[in-house]
Amino acid sequence: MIPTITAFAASPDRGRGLARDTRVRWALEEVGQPYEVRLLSFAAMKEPAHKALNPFGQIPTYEDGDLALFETGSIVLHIAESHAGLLPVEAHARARAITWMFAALNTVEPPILERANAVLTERDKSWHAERMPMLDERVRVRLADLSRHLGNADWLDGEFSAGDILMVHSLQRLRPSSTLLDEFPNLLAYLARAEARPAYQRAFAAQLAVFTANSGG
Ligand code: GTB
Repeated sequence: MIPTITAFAASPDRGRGLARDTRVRWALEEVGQPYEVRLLSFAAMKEPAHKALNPFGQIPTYEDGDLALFETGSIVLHIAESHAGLLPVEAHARARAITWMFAALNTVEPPILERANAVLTERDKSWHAERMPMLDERVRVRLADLSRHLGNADWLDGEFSAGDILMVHSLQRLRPSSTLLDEFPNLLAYLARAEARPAYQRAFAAQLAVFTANSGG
């Protein structure tokens, strides 16, 4: 059965690959699993039919037969567990790769999202300029530790894994409004390495094609 994911019909990121369907598309491309996409308007995401799939009315969701999932961490883990290639077979290496999935979502991504949301929604507040250095510093602390861990390695723990997908996609969210990544050349190289993967390029192209088709561009 071919799984179906949901994505924005009109992504606010204008096809830059930052919406979270991209990380699911990327995981599916890495394991060679074809998929279909159901595009949703913002209104449709809040309708009961979609909320039956994701109670929070968000994209992406994942349906495969009678299985319906939401939360990209869970979806990517499910893809990685049901196909070869995104998690090591050896038990300890597999547990460490899953640890990196959680580290991406629970430790690295939150300060990045807090910063991104501040830029998007708090720009007009009198305290915005005062708050930004604090938010930058919270991100910088995480990037510095991540950079130290990565060192000269290609990937977070041995072979490329689902942890790298979630980490790279979390880091990319910094780009539209921040130059913090430039302070860490090995993280820039890590992103470039990941983005050069054919599976990433197919995933990026697929989400961009939706934006291009629906924007008249
Ligand atoms: N924790 C959930 C997961 O990982 O699946 C979070 C899902 C989520 O944030 N979905 C967003 C959504 O549906 C889209 S991806 N938002 C609509 C809503 O909540 O009503 C997040 C996103 C949105 C926009 C940009 N952008 O414009 O750059 C980037 C990322």
